[in-house]
Amino acid sequence: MTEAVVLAQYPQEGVGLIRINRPDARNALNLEVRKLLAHYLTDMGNDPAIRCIVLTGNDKAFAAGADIKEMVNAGSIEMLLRGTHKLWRTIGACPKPVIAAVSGFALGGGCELAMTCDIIIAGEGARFGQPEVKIGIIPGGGGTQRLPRAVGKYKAMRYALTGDLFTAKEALDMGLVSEIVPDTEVESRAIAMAHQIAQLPPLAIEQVKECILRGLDASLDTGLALETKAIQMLFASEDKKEGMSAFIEKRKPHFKGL
Ligand code: CO8
Repeated sequence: MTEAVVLAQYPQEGVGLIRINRPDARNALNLEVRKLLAHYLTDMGNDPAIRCIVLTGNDKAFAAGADIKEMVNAGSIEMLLRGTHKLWRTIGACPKPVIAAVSGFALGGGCELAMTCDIIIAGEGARFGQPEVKIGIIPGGGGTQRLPRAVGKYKAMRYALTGDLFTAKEALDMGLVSEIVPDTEVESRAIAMAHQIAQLPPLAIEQVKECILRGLDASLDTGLALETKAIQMLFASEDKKEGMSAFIEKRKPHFKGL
């Protein structure tokens, strides 16, 4: 039996792990991979036992982009009917924090997939890039929009217009990567951070994610209004009472997600 192209683990301690598993194709994102990513991220997003998700690949590649072999003969209507744009949106709609653990290549759709995550932990040897122009297309999984939002217009133009790859250190300096660790520690560091987040009150965590993401798309005034509503709403949560009481009583809080 051939192994699944995406593997998912649903452990008990609040952290879900999703692994892209096409090592022979540098984890190229074919339709099957994208459908499974959308499926697992939706499922884990709806699972109250999971509070943070780690998305990773293998030591050679997080993902080397969309599967070029699957696209070489496709026309516009075929691409439209494949509906990959809807899968990208589903992947980006997960309400739980998603940490990308990036080793090796994160190129094209792989870089876009990492940028769809909320935190990016990269190995020292990781390589990022949007090389699509070299094969006659453009970043189509959000790259022309998320890259400039992450690194600014001039760095985004510099890399998207040349297709040049950039290192983990360059990505960190530009603000694309959250943290760099030795290559052998990428997954363990991402899982440790996910466990740290999973201990925190999930309603507050989801509101942080929503306020930051929606605020990036809104005016400052609208974003601030959203934030105000979110914090006011959290004053109705049991976990807010528990968190503040535990601080005052100098004890560890026990959050219930209510
Ligand atoms: N698609 C398909 N197969 C791939 C891909 C890919 N993106 N990347 C690597 N592979 C395959 C190779 O063809 C090769 O297969 P085989 O052994 O059968 O020849 C195998 O993986 C190993 O690859 P290499 O021998 O090239 O391995 P190297 O370690 O020498 O190089 C690289 C690794 C640098 C990652 C190199 O493979 C490479 O440049 N890959 C292509 C990178 C790229 O151009 N990515 C962008 C793709 S386009 C895209 O992502 C658009 C996204 C938006 C789509 C939205 C649609 C609506």
